[in-house]
Amino acid sequence: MKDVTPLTDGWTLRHDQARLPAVVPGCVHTDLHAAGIIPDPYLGLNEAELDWVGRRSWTYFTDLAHDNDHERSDLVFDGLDTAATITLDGRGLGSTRNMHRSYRFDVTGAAGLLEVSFDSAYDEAESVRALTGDRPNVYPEPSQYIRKMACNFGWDWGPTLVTAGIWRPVRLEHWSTARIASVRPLVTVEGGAGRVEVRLLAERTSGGQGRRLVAAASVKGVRTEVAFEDDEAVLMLEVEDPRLWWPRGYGEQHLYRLEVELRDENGVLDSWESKIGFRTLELDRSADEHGSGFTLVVNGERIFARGVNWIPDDAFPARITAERYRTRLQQAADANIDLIRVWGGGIYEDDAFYGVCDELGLMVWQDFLFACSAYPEEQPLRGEVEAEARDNVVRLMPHPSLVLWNGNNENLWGFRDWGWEPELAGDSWGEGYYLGLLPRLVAELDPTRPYAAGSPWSGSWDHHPNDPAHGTFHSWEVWNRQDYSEYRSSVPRFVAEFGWQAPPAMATIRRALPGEELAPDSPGMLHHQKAEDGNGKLNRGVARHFDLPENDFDRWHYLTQVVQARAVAAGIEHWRSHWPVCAGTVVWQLNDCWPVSSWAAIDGDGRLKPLYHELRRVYADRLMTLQPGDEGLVLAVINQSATEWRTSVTLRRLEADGSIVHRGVHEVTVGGRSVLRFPVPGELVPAEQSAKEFLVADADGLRALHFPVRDKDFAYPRPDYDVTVEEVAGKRDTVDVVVSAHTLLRDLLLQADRLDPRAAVDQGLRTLLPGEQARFRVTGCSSVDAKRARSALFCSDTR
Ligand code: BMA
Repeated sequence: MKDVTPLTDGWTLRHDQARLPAVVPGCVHTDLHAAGIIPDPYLGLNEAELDWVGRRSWTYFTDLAHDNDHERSDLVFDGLDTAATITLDGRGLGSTRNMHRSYRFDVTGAAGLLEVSFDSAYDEAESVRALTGDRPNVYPEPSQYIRKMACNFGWDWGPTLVTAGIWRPVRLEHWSTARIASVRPLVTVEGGAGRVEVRLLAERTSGGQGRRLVAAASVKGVRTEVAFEDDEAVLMLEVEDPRLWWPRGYGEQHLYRLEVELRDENGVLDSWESKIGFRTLELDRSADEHGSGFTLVVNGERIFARGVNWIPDDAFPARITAERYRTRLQQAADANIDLIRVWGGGIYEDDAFYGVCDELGLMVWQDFLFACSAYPEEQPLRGEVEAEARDNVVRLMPHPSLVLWNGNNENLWGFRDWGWEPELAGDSWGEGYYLGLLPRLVAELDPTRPYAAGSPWSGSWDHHPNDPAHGTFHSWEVWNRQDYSEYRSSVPRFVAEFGWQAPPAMATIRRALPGEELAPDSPGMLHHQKAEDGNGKLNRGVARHFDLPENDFDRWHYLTQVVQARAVAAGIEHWRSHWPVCAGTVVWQLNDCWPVSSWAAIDGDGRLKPLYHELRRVYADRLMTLQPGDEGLVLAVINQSATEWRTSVTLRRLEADGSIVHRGVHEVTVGGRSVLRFPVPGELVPAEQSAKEFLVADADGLRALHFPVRDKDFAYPRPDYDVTVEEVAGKRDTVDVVVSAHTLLRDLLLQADRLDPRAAVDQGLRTLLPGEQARFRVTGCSSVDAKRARSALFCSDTR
């Protein structure tokens, strides 16, 4: 049987004349920081002083013993970042230039000092650029010339901290005769029966060539085996009546263990296992009277995808543990998210990520790793792209949560719209990957899964790549230049990116910017804002609705977070109300990789912004929303659950002081997975441009609001409310903060991290009418009194 020895201990890193203890998996920055040589790159302005780290070469060392009697010993790296030369006992084993691949070196019989020397990623990129010539890039960095996580070179939410290191596990594998080189399960369901076609590739030692081997596979008690003498074995498993894997909200996530074994006459040589799930999957892109759609269909159910974009959860991805993946993905699931798009400027995530998605029923859309630039298709890049795609398609295809391969992020759009086409003057730019190589590899290796050439993409060059009527659409004009109400001006078929920025939670800012006197434009705040004119856009976004606070950081911080939550909610409410024409929204972005002002719902320290709580509301199965538009004011009642929803909606046209102008009750019935839109009767619509009137719709504990004018034009009463704090029986460090409103309180927010950096609260923005109460449950803090609680409460009236 194969024998595996992890090689994660005993590594050192050479820095000048010193040998520092090194963490493997890890990277140079984290080792240098642990040794006290550099400060924490995420704090203050430190990032700006660390450019030198990415411009040097670095060497890692360890000792390798030889103590086994197998025919072959392989040194296996799951990931090297990036341009490395590997020597053992002075003998060169090989070199690498791709962070996204695994590498295997034959070290049979060898022992001694193992050295892994990394060239600067900049040097590697420049030497490739010298071969291929220049290509356009949205950022002034050479990320397109090296197969390395692009955002490592800096992004509009990420620091420029160019890493090097052994970023994934490394081990020795000792084996004889043969080993399993790869297993590809092709899982389908037909007429209720599950089918698994297992394609096993074996690698043989020279002694194992031509030997009769047996491959065996089993799932759910069904077992089969086949003898073979060459490299490939194909096994067929038929499972009667398997329980299906469903996306969350549609059914349970049944997983089955698929076990594969390779044997010879003396016993088991190697084994492999994975959880798989039975489901059918289709991406319906058919043409209709609105254009061409983009609808995921799982087990025959057409799905409005409630998605978020995912970026690497840490700029140093080796630090992302399995527990951290679980926490973050559970947060996503708790916010009623059902689809995660792994964005192409990051990484193919660790297996643990996809395993949690399988369990939680989070559908995964995986980009191939190309983002926001033109990529040369010449060697040595082309071969690397193919090798990396083969590696990762095979690694990830067992996961039932994986529902889509996507060729790239925004490169087809960039070619057409961002001046690349003339600049390229005929040079290769990546089209051959997205429309040629990658779909060919997916068809060869993982033919049961859909492939999209890019995001955005309209299916062919017949339409503009970002045509809202065809395929996927990225909505960025609104954040860049307009008010968020403009999301309502179109109904794209699938919104794969849109979003609005806000700063992180206050405790995150304080930790990241120690000692800084905070202002929207204080040095640290500006350094931790990477977007082009980011603060300008934040300020204009606020100023369209509120008087922009001057010299009041707390209020600026609160209002930017309110506008972020309202903006994203405005988009989702509108687009969901147009199901099935629009079949999904993927918010930019769920998470952050360091403390920064960004589009994220969960900040770099893992704290939830008000947007996070808003996502939970607008992504719930049931949602009510009031939509102004050409047809007048419409109440949309959205029901994404399977069962019919019958309810009575109470509509109240109110004045700012809470007095009723008009009231109406409407019985509604909304079928499962559908939307009912009906015009609000005239007598209930607030007078146009009224500074005093607004409309409230309530049903089954859900509420929708419509204010005809901007906040700064609305006659809010001076906010008046009582606060009491109640202990929660049997729960330590937990209190309920109860707010009783005497006046209208709009977008009331409790910022729990102001009470204690460890504290969290169970909800975000709440709008209360006079006489109503909100109960905020705060965990992680003790000794809160009403006065302190009040100091952490905000609301968006303009007084
Ligand atoms: C999209 C993404 C990212 C970027 C985001 C915000 O285009 O694909 O490249 O971070 O917008 O600008």
